[in-house]
Amino acid sequence: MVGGKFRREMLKKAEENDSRLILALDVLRGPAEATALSREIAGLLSEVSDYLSAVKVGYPLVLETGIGILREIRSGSGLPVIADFKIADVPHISRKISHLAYDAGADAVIVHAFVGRDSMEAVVEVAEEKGDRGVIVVPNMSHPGAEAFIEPASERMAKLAVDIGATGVIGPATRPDEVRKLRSWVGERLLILTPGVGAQGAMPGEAIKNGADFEIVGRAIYESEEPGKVAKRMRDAINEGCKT
Ligand code: OMP
Repeated sequence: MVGGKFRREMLKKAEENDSRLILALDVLRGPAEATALSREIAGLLSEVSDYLSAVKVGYPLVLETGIGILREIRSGSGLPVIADFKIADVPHISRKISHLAYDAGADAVIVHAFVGRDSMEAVVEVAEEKGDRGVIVVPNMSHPGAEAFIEPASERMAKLAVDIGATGVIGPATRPDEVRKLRSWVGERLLILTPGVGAQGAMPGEAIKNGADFEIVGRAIYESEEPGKVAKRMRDAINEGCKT
């Protein structure tokens, strides 16, 4: 299984910060000029980092600011950074994208499963070459549209993720039953990361109660006027919610 180093770092942060919360950082609130950017990102991270286990960086933010944002977030927060590029291409292109992401400081990348074994294996090979970085596979998604094509194939995709030695999978916090099924398909060794909490309607703690390891929250935190307070509240609600 690839990504032992990433897994250890994320679990260490989870323990230090008593947190199963991953922040999805997808957009900027202010202008993308270098000085304003550094101020905005540094300001946000200083408020929320103590309540997180990792930061997941989305395409819109990277396209707006440049790939250097990955390293900036990593050094600004001290947290593992997941590059959410949802890689979905032929093997040589998937290989190149993951190469660029890891070289830019990503501790893990997200890759789609529907592209099949060869494309995912290309990413796993790069992850190994780069020193045991993480590979998170997407066998299901949190939005309603996923029920049409992705969900009916999610068992096969989840089992393929195990087969290729992925570090973890994405599961839909919006459909806790599916999270439970995912856990039964991937076993205990793979991490399950679940987006959909907050803005997409899932309750904090529900996905972990159903077998996930981490919950991912974006807009509910970064669109708030008080991101630090909301991140703390979200972390505590996840911890409470998964106990009940
Ligand atoms: P919010 O809805 O703002 O909390 O953001 C959710 C984050 O999780 C975004 O970065 C999405 O790209 C991501 N995401 C989903 O929402 N659903 C999925 O099925 C998969 C992902 C993901 O791969 O992270």
